[in-house]
Formats: sequence, structure tokens, C-alpha cells
Amino acid sequence: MFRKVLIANRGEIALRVIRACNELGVKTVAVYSEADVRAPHVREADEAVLIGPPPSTESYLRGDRIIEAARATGADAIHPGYGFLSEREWFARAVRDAGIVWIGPPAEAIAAMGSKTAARTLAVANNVPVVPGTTEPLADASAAAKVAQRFGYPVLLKAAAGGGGKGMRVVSDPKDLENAFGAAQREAKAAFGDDAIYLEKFIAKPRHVEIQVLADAHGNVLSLGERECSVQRRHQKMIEESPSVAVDPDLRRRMGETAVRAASAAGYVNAGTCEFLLDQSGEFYFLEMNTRLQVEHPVTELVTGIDLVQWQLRIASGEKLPFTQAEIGPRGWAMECRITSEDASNNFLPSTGHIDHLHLPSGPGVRWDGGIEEGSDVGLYYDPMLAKLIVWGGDREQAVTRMRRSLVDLIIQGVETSRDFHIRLMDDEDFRRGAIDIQWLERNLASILDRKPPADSVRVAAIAAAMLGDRDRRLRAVSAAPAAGSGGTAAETVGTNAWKQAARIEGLTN
Ligand code: MV4
Repeated sequence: MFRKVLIANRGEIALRVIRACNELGVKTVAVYSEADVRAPHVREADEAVLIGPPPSTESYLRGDRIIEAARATGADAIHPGYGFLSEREWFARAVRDAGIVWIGPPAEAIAAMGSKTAARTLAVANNVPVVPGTTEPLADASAAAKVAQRFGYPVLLKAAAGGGGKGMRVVSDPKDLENAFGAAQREAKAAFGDDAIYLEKFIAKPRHVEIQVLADAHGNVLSLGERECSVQRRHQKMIEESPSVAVDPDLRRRMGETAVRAASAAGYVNAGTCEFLLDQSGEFYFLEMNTRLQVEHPVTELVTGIDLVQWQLRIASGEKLPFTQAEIGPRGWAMECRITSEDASNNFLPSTGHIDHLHLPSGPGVRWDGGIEEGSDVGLYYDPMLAKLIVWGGDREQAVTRMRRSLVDLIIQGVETSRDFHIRLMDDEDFRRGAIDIQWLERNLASILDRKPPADSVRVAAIAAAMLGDRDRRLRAVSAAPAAGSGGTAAETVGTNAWKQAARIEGLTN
């Protein structure tokens, strides 16, 4: 095992990796920007190195400075977390070339899955089902028209270099193809510097189901089952769960075997995820592979009992996976809500501020993977995801109930968050039945926002939670100096905020 690991990330994922290192007896090095001087990941690590000004292009994306920090502190491995440099082939290569172990897949596997058309070609060659369409980029709109005629409308134009939905255009009518092709090209060029476009048959109302894989350096590749990630808005996931209501043991086995084939074909080592579309008839299609640890990895951890981050370290240090496919199966149900600093009632506008009160839910089956604490400042430099609330229950009903209870217990004051919106989602009838697909949230957004949280019990619990938070803060306000100037003691200000909070939960105000 490594002696010292540098974590090239910030926020909740940096803390998640630090915890895994602590449990493995590995020393940790944090890196941080000038905006993160007081961030929890900096304090929790054994050492920390300042790598630059707040913008990520000058700090968390500066591979050169991060490798230099690893050298200076004598770290023998780098964990990239997700986002930032985690899927940059050049960085994985630079780390390796510097004689430091990369806690992630080989640079070659990142490259093999980086181009969507290359990944499709690899999939087809390995008997991995993909959506009917082309594997080669299309020369022009008229070439696209010929292929579209063959597959039948509606079709979806996609950027070969793509991902994240950029450069994607649905075309339902042949007369729109030429315009859409031009638009997709321009968008792809702007986003990826590459205007190559290919085409697939458009799958209506699919679910996004992904398979977690874990591969060691000794040829063992295992599936850790699926995550259902259909509740998303503008390609940002909001809720993830495992297992999926749409996946039975036979489908789980078939999707798992398919993901293992795709990973093996790419020479994959470490933790990775194969994304699939699952259509309404139960057919599944490989979309792409994410060559990193994902935000939603905890739901898989809770239903499999496997610590994915610890295994990332063990695999990178050469250990063999000790379990077999037959030993891995989901137990119970796990669900994750992404807590973001966004105001759902205001078109999910990012919110900034100082977190002056934070009360975290706890109790059986409740996990908080957070990157914030009381006193944190939330700015606009980085991703708005502040934390993840993850729960486990014996079945889906228990998980949803426990998530709702935990959300009500959660109090964050000082910034707007997605918490209230998540409570509404837990009360939604479609959601409670699991009747979701990738467009479900966007189709139902207005009605979800319009709805007032109903049951009296809800209101009572919410007000009680707010007032308990209030009482807690009053106690501390007594020992603090009264608020200067603004007319009113700290305790009075606290009281007002608690009622605002209660009113918001009740849906009386936004
Ligand atoms: C699709 C699709 C429907 N049909 N492909 C979006 C991003 C990229 N990873 C692939 N995406 C999609 N590809 C076909 N042939 C619908 C989507 C899609 C989507 C996929 C997964 C999660 C969220 C999504 C939201 C909108 C569209």
C-alpha cells in the first residue's frame, strides 16, 4: 500500500478520499486554491499545498503544479477524484511519467473511451449492443439523410468527440435534417474543437442505467451492479439509486456481463462505469464509459458493502480483487440526493453565501458525504454540488421514506439549496412508483414546483426541525456578542431565519 497519497481535488470527494486513506493508514496531501484556504479538505489532510488562484484553470486544472506538489511532499500516488483532471489522458500519462502512481485507469483506457465513435467501434467489435446508427462520422447532411432514411426517424445527431449532450440534435422530420446537422457541427466545433457528427436512432423515454465495474491489474473484472440515474435536468443528475426498479436479476446479469466485456476490451483497470440507455421494452444499449470514480458511487457501496475508494487504492497498489461475481449482489436499497447551492424555484440559479447554520441528518442508514461546514463560504468558482445525502433502506419504500425524513432533518442556512426541491420529489407519485425516465424531471418540473408539500405531519416535522435548529443557535448566540448595528440581537436574527426556513418548507414562500 502507498505511504502517502495526493488528492487532486476539493470538496466532498477530496474528503471522501482522505477518509479512505485514513482507514488504510495512508498519509494524505491536499492541494487547494486561494479560495479554499479554509476549506475542510485542507484541514483534514495531513499536509496541504497551495496551487494557485481561485479559477480552476489556474489551480485544480494545473497538472504541472499538482505533480510538483506531489514531488515536493513525497507522495507516491495521486487520486484525481471526479471532474477536473480525472479523465484527462495527458494528465494520467504525465503522472505515470513522473514516477507517481495514478489511482485510476491506464491513460490508454481513458483514450479508448474518450472518443464516442471509437468507443462505439470497440463496443461493436466486442458484442456490446449499441443504439443502431453509424460508427463513422458523417461527411455531410446528405450523407446523414441517407442513413436516417435507413434507420427511420426520429434520429439523434451526436458529436463524435462529445459527451454531456453537447452537439446533440433530435431530428423528427427529414426536412429539418440539414439545419440540425449544421447546428450540431457548429456546437461540436465550439465545445470540442472537432465538428465530426454521427447519427443514432433516437430512443424515446429511456432510462439511464449505468453499471459499476471494478477491475484489478491481474485480469479480474467484476460488475457491482447498476445505478438508476434517470432523475436529471440538463444532463445534471439529481437523484441516483441502486438497484433500479427496471432491472431484474436476469437483466442485471446480462448488463453486468456486457459492461465487463466493454471494460475488458478497453484494457480497463480500476473503478469505472458503463452508461446504458434502457428502453421501455427492456432493451439496453451501451452509450459510453466513464473512466473515473463517479459522484454517485456511494449508492453502490451501500448495497454491495464494497468500499470503492479503498479498492481504487488497493488495485492501484497491485492487490487482487478477493471476491467473485457470484458473491456480489445488491442488498436492500440505496438512494442519493445531490445537495446543490441552486435555487430550484428560480430556474436553478446558483446561489452564493456564507453557511451560518448547518444541521446534518443522522441515524440508521444515513450517510452524509459533504464538502461544507458551518462557516463555509459558497462562491461561484466551482461546481454547485455542496454535498450528497445518501440513505440505505431494506427496500425502496423504506429508502424513500428515510430520505424524506433525512431531508427534513437537514438544515442549511445562508445559501439556497436543492433540499426543499428534493423533499417535493420524495412526495411525487411518479417518483414513489419509480415511473421515471431521462426526460421525466424536465417534463414535470413546473407541476413539481407548483405543488405545495401536503401532509400535516410534514409541516409539523419541518417546523420542529427548524425550531430545534433555532434553539441550538440561540444557545450559542447567548455566548456570542450581540449582532452589531443592524438593530436586533443575534438571537432575534436567528429566530427570523428559522421561521423563514419553516415557511419555505411549507411552500408558503420561495
Ligand atoms: C441518446 C438519447 C436517446 N437516444 N441516444 C445524452 C448525453 C449522452 N451521454 C447520450 N445522451 C443521450 N443519448 C439515443 N440514441 C438520449 C440521451 C439523453 C440522456 C442520456 C443519459 C442521461 C440523460 C440524458 C438526457 C437527455 C438525453
